[in-house]
Amino acid sequence: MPNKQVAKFSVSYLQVLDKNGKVDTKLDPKLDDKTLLEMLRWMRLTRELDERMLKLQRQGRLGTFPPNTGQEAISIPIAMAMQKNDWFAGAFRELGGRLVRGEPLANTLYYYNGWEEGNILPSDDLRLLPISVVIGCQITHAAGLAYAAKYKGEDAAAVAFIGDGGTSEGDFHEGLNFAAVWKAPAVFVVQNNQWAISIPRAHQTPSATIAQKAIAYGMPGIQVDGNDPLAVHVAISEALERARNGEGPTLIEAVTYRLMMHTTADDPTKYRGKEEEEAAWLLEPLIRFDKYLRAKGIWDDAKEEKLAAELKAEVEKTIKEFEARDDFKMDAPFDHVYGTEHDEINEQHQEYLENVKLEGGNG
Ligand SMILES: Cc1ncc(C[n+]2csc(CCOP(=O)(O)OP(=O)(O)O)c2C)c(N)n1
Ligand SMILES: [Mg+2]
Repeated sequence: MPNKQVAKFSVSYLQVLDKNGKVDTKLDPKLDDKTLLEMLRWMRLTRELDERMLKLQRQGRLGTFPPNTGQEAISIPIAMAMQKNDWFAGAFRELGGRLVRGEPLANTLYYYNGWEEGNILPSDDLRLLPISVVIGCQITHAAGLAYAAKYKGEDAAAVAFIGDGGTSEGDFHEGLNFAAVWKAPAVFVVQNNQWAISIPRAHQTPSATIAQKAIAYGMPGIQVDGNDPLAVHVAISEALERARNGEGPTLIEAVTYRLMMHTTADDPTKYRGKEEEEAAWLLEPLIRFDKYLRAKGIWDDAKEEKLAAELKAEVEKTIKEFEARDDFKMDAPFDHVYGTEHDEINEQHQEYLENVKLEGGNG
C-alpha cells in the first residue's frame, strides 16, 4: 500500500511598508509620486468622511452605518489598480474604493439614511455594484460577472470583497469554486479585520490563515498586510494580471483591524479589551503612509495642513448637499430593480402604493 505525500502547499505573507513606514526596497512597487499622493488623498478623504459620519450619526443626523476607519489601505489601492471595465463588487466596508470608482460622496449619506437615491450612480458605466449587506452574495455575483466577461471575450475582471466572518457563508465557497473551475477572471479579497461583530477571528475558522482556503479551490492565495497600501497594490496587480492572462482567480487575505464599532448600533467594549484596540491603533495605515511619504521627501507639514483644510471643506460641502435635499421617494427602489420595465415589479409597485395609501402615508 503506498502511503506518500501527494501534494504540498505553502502560504506567503507580503509586507512592503512596515509599521514605521520603512519600505522594503526589494519589494517596493516604485509607484510614481503622483500616484502615491493620490492614494494618500483618497485615504485621508475616506477617513475624514468616516469620522464626520460618526458625529452625524451620534447627533441624530444620519442612520446606522459601519465605520471604515483603519481599512483604507485595502479597497483604495485595489480600486486604483483596477481598469474602468472591471467590476467592483463590495460588501459594506469599502467606502474608499467606492469613492475611487466614482461614487459621489453624498451617495453614502443618502444610503445610510435609508434613501434608495444613494444607490443611483452618476453614470451607467461605473461597474460598481450596490453595497451588499447580505453577507456573501457579492462573491457569487462577482464569480458570475467574471465568467460572463470571459464568455463575452471582454477585457474585464471582477473584484469582490468580503469580511473574515463572511468566509463562513456558503456563497463564499461556492463562488470561489465556480470561478476556479471556470478560470474566471476574478479576485476575491477578504478584509480580515479580526472581528465579525462580536465573533473573533479565532472562532470563525480554525485555519491558520484565511488565504489557505484558496488551496482547496485550486487557486493562488496570498496573505498581505492590509494596513500597508503598497503590499495591497502589489498583490492586486499580480492577481489582476493573472486574471487578464486567462489564469483564473486569486484569493487575497488582507490582514487588518476593525478599529471602530461594527456599526454605530454596536458597543465593542462589551466583548473586547482596550489594550487590543490600542495596539491596533499603532498599526493603522495612515500613520505609516505619512511617515513613508515624508521620508521620501514628498510630504511635509505645510502640505498636510493644506490637504486637511481641503478635505474638511469637501466633506462639509457634501453634508450641506445631503441635508438640503428633501425630495426622496419612498418607492424609488421599484424604479431601479431592473434597467427595463418589468411586469411583476410594476405589480408589486402598485400594491405597495395602495398599502401606503391605506395606511395614510404619502407614498
Ligand atoms: C447573510 C447574512 N447573515 C447575517 C448577517 C448579519 N451580519 C451583518 S454584518 C455581520 C458580520 C460580518 O463580519 P465580517 O464578514 O467579518 O465583516 P466586517 O463586519 O468585519 O467588515 C453579520 C453576521 C447579514 N447581514 N447577512
Ligand atoms: Mg470582520
